[in-house]
Amino acid sequence: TAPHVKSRCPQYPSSEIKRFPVPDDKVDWKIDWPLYKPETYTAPAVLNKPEWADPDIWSFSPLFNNLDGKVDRRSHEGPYRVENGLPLNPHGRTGLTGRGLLGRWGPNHAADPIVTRWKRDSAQQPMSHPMSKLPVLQFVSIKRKDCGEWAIPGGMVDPGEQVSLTLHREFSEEALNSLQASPQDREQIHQRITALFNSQGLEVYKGYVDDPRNSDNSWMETVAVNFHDETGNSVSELPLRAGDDAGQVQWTDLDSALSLYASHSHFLEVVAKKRSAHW
Ligand code: RP5
Ligand code: MG
Ligand code: MG
Repeated sequence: TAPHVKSRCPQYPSSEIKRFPVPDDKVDWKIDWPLYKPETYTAPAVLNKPEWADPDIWSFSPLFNNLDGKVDRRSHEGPYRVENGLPLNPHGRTGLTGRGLLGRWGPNHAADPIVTRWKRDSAQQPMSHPMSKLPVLQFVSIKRKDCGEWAIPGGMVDPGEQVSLTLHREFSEEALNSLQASPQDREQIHQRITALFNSQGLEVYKGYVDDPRNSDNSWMETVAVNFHDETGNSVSELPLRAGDDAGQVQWTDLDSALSLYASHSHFLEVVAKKRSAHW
């Protein structure tokens, strides 16, 4: 696999911190590099001890590579190395130590719901792409408030939470604004999307995410699952409303030219190929 790129972005997000520049051929930990001297950074919000974050590393003994109480410290990619008490990013150097904006030492688990439908014309006929001649898929995308990039409406798996619930909950919060709906509307949202989310989704990716928040000791991992509205009359008819960490929400055509947050366009490429759609 290609070396991570966004995990080496020069400017660490929402901070003044610059990463130590890591060239492609020095990403792998196996390459000895005595001159590597990255800064240590953990965001103030994380040091503030919110419930979603671990304590400082010297003040507790996390069970790395294990289920640690309700916190899952296992990687989807197999065992990771722990050196001098610190977990090492399985995809190599990032130019920064500490946790940055992430709460957990080691893997930080998320889930990404990819809700799709076929693009249709005004007569409700599926449309194909003029170049590839393949039918075009659309997915529910959100504009992240933190960086302004378009993304899948994913979010963190709460300790002990089933991934299937995270997928359902994050989609409701970010794309349907369930958090600000009245109890009645919330119930209606729940009813209308439960059938789709209870259907067997298509798991398209499970593993490391090349996320700009990653560091040498903390990184994002996800399970990306595709829920597809084949007929266009289930979730397609729901009014989309941005909520929580989403500033905008819209249906977006799947296409290889999409520029999205983290490694999200890779997940969509898998969806397009599996469904024989345009990419
Ligand atoms: C990405 O960050 C994941 O793929 C997921 O979409 C997202 C989860 O983080 P938050 O949206 O909660 O910030 O790495
Ligand atoms: Mg969220
Ligand atoms: Mg989110």
